[in-house]
Amino acid sequence: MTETTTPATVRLTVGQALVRFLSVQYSERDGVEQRLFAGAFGIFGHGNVAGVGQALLQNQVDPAPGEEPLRFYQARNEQNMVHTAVGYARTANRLQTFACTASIGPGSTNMLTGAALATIDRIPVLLLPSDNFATRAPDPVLQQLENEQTPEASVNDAFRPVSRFFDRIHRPEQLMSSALAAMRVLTDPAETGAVTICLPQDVQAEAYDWPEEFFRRRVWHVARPVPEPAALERAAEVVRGARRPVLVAGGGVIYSEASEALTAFADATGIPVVDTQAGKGAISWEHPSAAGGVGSTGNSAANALAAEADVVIGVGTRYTDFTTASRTAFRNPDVRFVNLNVKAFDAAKHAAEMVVTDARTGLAALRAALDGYRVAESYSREVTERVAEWARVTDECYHRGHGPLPAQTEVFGALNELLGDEDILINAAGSMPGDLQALWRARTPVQYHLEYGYSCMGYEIPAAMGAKLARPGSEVVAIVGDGSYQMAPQEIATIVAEGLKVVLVVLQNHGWSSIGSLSESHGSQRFATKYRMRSPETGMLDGDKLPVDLAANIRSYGVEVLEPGSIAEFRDAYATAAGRDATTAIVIETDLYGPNPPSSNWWDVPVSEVSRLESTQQAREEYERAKRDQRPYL
Ligand SMILES: Cc1ncc(C[n+]2csc(CCOP(=O)(O)OP(=O)(O)O)c2C)c(N)n1
Ligand SMILES: [Mg+2]
Repeated sequence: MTETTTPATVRLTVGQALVRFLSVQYSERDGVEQRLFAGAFGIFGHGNVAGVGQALLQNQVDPAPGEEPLRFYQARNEQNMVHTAVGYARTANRLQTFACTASIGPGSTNMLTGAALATIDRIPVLLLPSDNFATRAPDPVLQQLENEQTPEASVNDAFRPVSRFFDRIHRPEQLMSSALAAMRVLTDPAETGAVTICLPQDVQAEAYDWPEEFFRRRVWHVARPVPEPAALERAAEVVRGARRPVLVAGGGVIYSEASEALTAFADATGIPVVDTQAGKGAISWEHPSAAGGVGSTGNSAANALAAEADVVIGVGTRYTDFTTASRTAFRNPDVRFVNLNVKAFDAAKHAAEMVVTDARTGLAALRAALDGYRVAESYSREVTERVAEWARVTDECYHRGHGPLPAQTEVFGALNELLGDEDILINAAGSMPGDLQALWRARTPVQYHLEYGYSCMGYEIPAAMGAKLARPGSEVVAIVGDGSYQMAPQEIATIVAEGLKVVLVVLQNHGWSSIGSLSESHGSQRFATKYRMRSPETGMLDGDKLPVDLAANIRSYGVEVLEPGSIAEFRDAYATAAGRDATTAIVIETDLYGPNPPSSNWWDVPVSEVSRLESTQQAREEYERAKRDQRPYL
């Protein structure tokens, strides 16, 4: 008879066990290990202050042997803290992230937008919303949603559709399998996104005898799946027959650190590379194959190549409507798609010859399989000419000398010249992403950080903090529209508290240039897209400009603000900001009406089919004309 030994256990609360577990998780790729959690963000309330909050305190002031400190950051708004975690994880190429703890009710539901953003952008974040008592003893507790048909439902169930993994810990022992499953999802490039573990407030504080084994140091290997040989051969076969191929580089190329592989692929085949918002910088803009942004806000060169492509090779792209110009960008009736993606769901899009693979591994394998294939000289010449044509447009946009207020494209031109190769530009919403997609000359894969999966106003400032924490040696510059600024300025306080240095460039145009011009071109006359006082005469929001002073607002956080009145002054201001050790903001007035880069593609935004307004009727006619080019079956 063999003697059974009871495993060694340690008595901890669920909160303490979770913190201790998280503190010893590592990720590894290509032989490099790093802590999976760089720390924890949180805002405390009755739902987590005495449970997870106590555990985080204990971790900081008196960690158990083998437990590692998990630095705690106090955020100002729960949505922002998730965006900070996303900014960090994205900058770390998804190898590291943060845990985010929130109190029950509004603290937790404030994280919903961040969860959706992370899941859509495929960026790992661990969310720990607090939840109603598992025992239900004091129900209904403050902030509890009472659901009389389904008493076990809570507001946190809203996280289900926006999470890649969702669980609720009713009993302490459930934490073990749940935490392990959560780590697997966070570190799986195909599955990653928001991972949500709801923690009832009583369970957080409940003690349990945990096997020591649960707390051993664990390394999660981030996979580089290799392509199935038959799938690779099918893909290579299609590409070999191509006369006008185009490669669409998406965010997956950057997260996989596949820039060298992509450049080698382009060198070997001569295939032009166009990019998406997440993929810009995957290849340097100076490479002879680099044709820049494709799609609705793409440039004329990339879009002309896309329009006539006979084979489109999508690597690490989700093919959003902006990339495909709402399924009008690829106009060759016989166009075929070959997709390399770590996620089968994306690889299969557009009826593609699909190759499920890591981008770096897949690009190297496809290059080898295409040995000897090269596009014709005449095609390469055409690429060079089209790219040179767009370079002239970019130069014009960068140096317009527009007045009396500068065009925002001139601010981008100045920043493009002033930023170092390893510096990071952050943006997410407004008219800026489109202009940047068309104009930004990215020299490295780190430079261009555009959140355009969720395009969430207010992402910029918290994400800048996250990016700075991930790459302290880089200058991090957030470009923030005045509308986006007013959506979420609060995290400036956290940036100040942490002594972090970022540069905030606020473009003040007193409203929404983006939605304003969309409204106008779609027959809605810029209705309610400017920030104006309600006018006593018209009863509409078309009175005087508001007296809101954004510079003063930023100064109130203890941040120095520069207010250049011209592009020359902006350059000086940037030099000053770059030279300082502390966070600096530059607020510059820009022209609400552009001019923006010339557009060469469409975006499907439906216009009212019937209307009493002539502007709407005209826009509807145009909409119906454009809609005819759409190929929804692709
Ligand atoms: C959270 C959120 N709400 C609404 C929108 C829709 N939206 C997109 S751009 C925009 C206006 C952005 O204004 P601003 O930041 O000033 O940029 P500008 O358009 O002036 O360049 C709005 C309301 C959004 N993207 N995100
Ligand atoms: Mg604006």
